[in-house]
Amino acid sequence: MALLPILTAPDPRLTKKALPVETVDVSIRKLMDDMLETMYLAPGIGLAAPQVGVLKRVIVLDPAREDEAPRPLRLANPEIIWSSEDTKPYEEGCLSVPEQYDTVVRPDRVRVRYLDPDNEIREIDADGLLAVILQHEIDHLDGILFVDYLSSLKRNMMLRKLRKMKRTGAEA
Ligand code: K1U
Ligand code: ZN
Repeated sequence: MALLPILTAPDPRLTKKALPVETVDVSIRKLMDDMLETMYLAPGIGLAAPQVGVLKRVIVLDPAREDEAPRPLRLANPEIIWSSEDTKPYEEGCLSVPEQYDTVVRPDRVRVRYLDPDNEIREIDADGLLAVILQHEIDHLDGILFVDYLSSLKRNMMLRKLRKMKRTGAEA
């Protein structure tokens, strides 16, 4: 396995739409494994391929709490095929927007169709944290960051801080 560098905003690659995977083959399975290793080390609870500079529709995540056994999920071409009308706020973070957190309101429950590591079509019904992570990661595949849901004032403040961090190598 290999650790992959995580891109941080502002980076034009984070705003691009990723391309569907044709078949989940050995190279996609390796990408999924490398992404999981990178995510656990970060540490994070999700990661999308564009965050490591790969413009393919692949995401990995693990909604397990620290006191639970790991529950890694590997998804290619995930698509939300149903979302609830009821919504819930959650304070989100992002490995590509380091040290910045804010509340995003999203549908409370979603159904997601995807290809698993054996190239089989599967569906998952998600609520709670799993639903939040799935929506956050699928947004990355469409070039959307959680800061895009915030006011332009908050978004620009965060992006200014990140530009300064990149310039000076300092923390926020
Ligand atoms: O996509 C990413 O940038 C990863 C992101 C996923 C995410 C977090 C919160 C809400 C929605 C999606 C992260 O993992 S940020 C780090 C984080 O939240 C965390 C890290 C260690 C333990 C628990 C949480
Ligand atoms: Zn993110």
